[in-house]
Amino acid sequence: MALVEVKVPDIGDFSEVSVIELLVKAGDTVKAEQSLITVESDKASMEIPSSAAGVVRELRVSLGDKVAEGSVVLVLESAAQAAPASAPKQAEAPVAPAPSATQNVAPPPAAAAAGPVEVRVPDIGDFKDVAVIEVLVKPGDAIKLEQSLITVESDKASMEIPSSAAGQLAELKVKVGDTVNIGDLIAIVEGAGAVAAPASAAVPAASPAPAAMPAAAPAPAAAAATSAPAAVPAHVPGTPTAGLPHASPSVRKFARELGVPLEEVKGSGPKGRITQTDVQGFTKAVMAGATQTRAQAAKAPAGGAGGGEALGLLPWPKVDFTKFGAVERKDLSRIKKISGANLHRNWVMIPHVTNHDDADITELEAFRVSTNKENEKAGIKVTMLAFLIKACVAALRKFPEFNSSLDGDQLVLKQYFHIGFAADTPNGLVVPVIKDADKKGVLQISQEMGELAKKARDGKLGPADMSGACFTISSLGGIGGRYFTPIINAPEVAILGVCKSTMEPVWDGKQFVPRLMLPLSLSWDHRVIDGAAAARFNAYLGQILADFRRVLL
Ligand code: CAO
Repeated sequence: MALVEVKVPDIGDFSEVSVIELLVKAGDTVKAEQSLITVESDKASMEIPSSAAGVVRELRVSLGDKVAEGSVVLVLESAAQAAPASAPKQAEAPVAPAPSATQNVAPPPAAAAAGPVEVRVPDIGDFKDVAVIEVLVKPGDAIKLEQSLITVESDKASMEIPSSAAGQLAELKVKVGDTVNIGDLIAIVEGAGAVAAPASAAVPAASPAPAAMPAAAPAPAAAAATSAPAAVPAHVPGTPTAGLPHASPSVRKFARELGVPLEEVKGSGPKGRITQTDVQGFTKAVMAGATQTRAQAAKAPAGGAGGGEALGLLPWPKVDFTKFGAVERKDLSRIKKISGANLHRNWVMIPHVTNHDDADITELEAFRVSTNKENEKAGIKVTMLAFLIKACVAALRKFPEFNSSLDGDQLVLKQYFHIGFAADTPNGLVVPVIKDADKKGVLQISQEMGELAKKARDGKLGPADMSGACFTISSLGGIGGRYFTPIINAPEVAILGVCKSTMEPVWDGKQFVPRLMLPLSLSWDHRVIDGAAAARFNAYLGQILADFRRVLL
């Protein structure tokens, strides 16, 4: 075991750079070339890789520290033999900077170009046929000198190619998926501010000075502790870096500026690379409340106080239940976690009101029982829920705002009738959807409901089975209860809750008569629907259920 000091290698023209990210900690096992820290100058950011494999004993830098070539980053207990006497310097202080397109930045030239300037791929060392994995600008954009235009990636490193001219981007000559080589035309920049680099640069004549010219060939990926001059890659794809998110330095910087935890962003680029759009999408989702960062979730205990602090509420009570008796802890099921987050959002964001009513289903129940007798042989069993789906379709037709969704200041009125029904499964609540319920009879709806309910219980529902609903029915009729407040399934604007029907004395004007009454609870979004409309909807539903022939009208 040898203790090796890993130092900042030759980082080109950068004299002092700030440590902006620590990618490892004491006790971590690191591989040779694994990125250890990210440093940043005013021109570029880059990751400093380890020149040896081993276990981190001591970190010698902290966030915000300034480092330069030769600064000790950390002390590593290396399993490998110490470097041979002839090459100790290499082992301890790697010297050859790698093909980082973000280093060795040429000083900005001063001469203003008269016409359009061609921006070409600078000398990128040994890299041949590198893939364009990200295009960071678009025609019309105002481009600064040295602004990154594209990201390219080889099997060893990814790097950003900066512009060698300032001005307006007139034309982009590459797209994602293209492969490029030294001297290839990337873009044409024009405008009064276009500034070309001197023609003496070590790149093809037509290309302006390489703002990002690598100083040396890349270090071999499997470089050993004792022999490898460390590369300074923007990132080394394909080399596991202890869970380090796969993103370019500029995307990392962008994420840092927004406070986005990059390790929580799902990359949509090649090999799961995180793009600027991914970071923007994550930010939007957090702002819209559609997702939470882990830090936010940690502040919202399982009790469900998510967002409570933001609302100025008291923190969720933390109780040591074991003080009062024995307890058992169980993880929430996947479905409960997902549906819980959705229900919470819907409950908090939708101003719910619930109207309760009763429908007389005496005749309908008699019809249902006789229908079931007739269809016994076919094996189709009709429950009240199938009639309710049909009745709701009729009510949605009559009151179209119940079949809508809010989109900003607009109401999206749907001309189709897909009805969701809440199904209780051993793993939690799911909502399969009967599509085009207006075009189906009660028998077909019953059959489909049976199939979907079975799929739900078996955990086999696919996303298509559960999407597209216009309105949802939550029936507890088979279980019991009187009324409840169902939570609207956003982006729907109403939901019908149904409880167990009971025989009740109903006054018919002359006397009390026994009638089978079905309790209905309609929750509605008060931003879209008002109380009078909700009362009418329930009353109409009641009329249909009392005399199902009205469905035909
Ligand atoms: N009143 C009285 N009896 C009713 C009834 C009602 N409103 N609705 C159903 N029943 C009866 C049925 O006729 C059936 O009786 P038999 O066994 O004698 O034939 C029995 O109750 C069981 O019905 P079911 O529940 O199997 O069938 P369904 O079509 O009514 O419901 C399904 C299907 C999948 C929706 C249901 O099984 C289910 O999962 N319900 C729970 C939904 C839920 O959890 N909602 C709450 C969401 S908010 O947390």
